[in-house]
Amino acid sequence: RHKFWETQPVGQYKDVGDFTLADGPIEPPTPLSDVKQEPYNLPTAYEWTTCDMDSQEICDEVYLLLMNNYVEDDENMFRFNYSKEFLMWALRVPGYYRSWHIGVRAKASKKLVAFITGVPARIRVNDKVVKMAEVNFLCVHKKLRSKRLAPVLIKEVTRRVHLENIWQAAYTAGVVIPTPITTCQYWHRSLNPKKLIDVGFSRLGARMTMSRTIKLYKLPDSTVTPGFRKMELRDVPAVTRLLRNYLSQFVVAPDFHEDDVEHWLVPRDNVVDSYLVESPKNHEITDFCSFYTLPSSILGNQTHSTLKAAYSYYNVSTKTPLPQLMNDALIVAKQKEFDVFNALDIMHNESFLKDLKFGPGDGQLHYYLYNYRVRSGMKPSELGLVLL
Ligand code: MYA
Ligand code: JJ1
Repeated sequence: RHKFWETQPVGQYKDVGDFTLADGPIEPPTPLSDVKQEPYNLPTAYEWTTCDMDSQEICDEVYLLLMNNYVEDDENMFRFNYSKEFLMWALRVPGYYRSWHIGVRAKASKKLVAFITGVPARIRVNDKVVKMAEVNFLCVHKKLRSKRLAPVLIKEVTRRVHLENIWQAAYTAGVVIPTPITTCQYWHRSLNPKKLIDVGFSRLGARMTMSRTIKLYKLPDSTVTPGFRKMELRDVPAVTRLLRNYLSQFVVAPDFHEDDVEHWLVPRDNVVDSYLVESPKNHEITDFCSFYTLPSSILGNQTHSTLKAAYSYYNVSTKTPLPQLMNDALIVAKQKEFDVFNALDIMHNESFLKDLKFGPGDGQLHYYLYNYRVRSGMKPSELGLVLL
């Protein structure tokens, strides 16, 4: 059934529910000198290229490949449209390897036709912190699909990760392959219901009019929690402490240090937004919420070309109830003219989704680990990891 994935060190279907298999690597590392030194072979018309994400020109090429060929919903109405600034943020992380930003070009035209990336991360699984690659942005040009190019890209990124003496990876996908550690549901909160309905992202509910729908999703003009403000660089130590303590309760979560928090959570315009609650009494930082900006192209609509979506990222509540904190996040997202606020049913998100009028989407997101087994039957609420 899965000619490629059956050959890989990933949990196989025959092992699902076998509780005698302990957490840990599926196969041991090989000596570095045994790692293949040359890239895998591509069909003769194509060649490998390492994409220098410091270069505006290369970033433009990657941006255009993804804009035209990356992930779509099941009815091909929307396609993710990651911005250049976002891609530079997502790929130039602390300690990144340029060699993990891998492209394929047509030899004749030099056109970029495929892409895959890894970035380094420390991920804790139960009580072990494991060095991993987070693999993302796997993309093959629409005209080159179903030619078994994806397995070559995956083997090549694996080889380059191994060359850095890293043997595990984490990744997500909308498709089911052997075998998810957990499957998450997308939820959506309308901020601009008229536009969402006009472009076919959502439908008018039964016995609902447009004006009743607009009223249903109305939000206050300003946030309600005293001490709620934008995160700043000076907050990195306090946010790191808050977040590390919060993430320690999940089965799988990133092991964030201060440099990671500075990179991933200090606000960047049109890329990532973070807010916190600073107690007006003692200036203690008690709560935190964040979201990232990922627009989608609207395919074939006369009036609207992009859907502006915010995606829930990391949120921590110790004093402000999580639903109230996230309501303030919705208010700022509305002020910033997002059309929709999306979230997965991971961490404690279920505690606010229904109350804040999120509805389930038609998409799911499956989470995977490469060469690492975890106890089967993990629930989304036991997952503390968000991949972009
Ligand atoms: S998920 C986002 C993936 N991208 C898209 O969905 C964009 C639009 N689609 C495309 O560009 C193509 O359809 C892609 C497949 C490139 C996805 N993850 O070349 P093929 C398997 C893993 O003939 P194509 C993300 O970026 C498929 O099951 N495998 O197919 C995370 C089949 O294998 P098998 C996938 O459609 C990526 C084989 O590929 C995926 O032309 C994590 C068919 O190849 C998928 N999303 O191209 C990658 N889709 O026969 C794994 C299909 O066995 C990383 N396939 O079923 C693993 C860790 C590596 C590092 C390890 C370090 C130690
Ligand atoms: O966005 C998604 N679905 C939307 C649009 C559906 C359009 C028709 N297929 C959706 N809308 C309903 C919203 C409604 C608002 C009011 C309350 C009730 C709900 O359901 C879906 C997620 O649901 N997105 C996708 O399908 C995109 C792909 C998801 C897989 C992502 C793979 C990621 C790659 C990893 O790096």
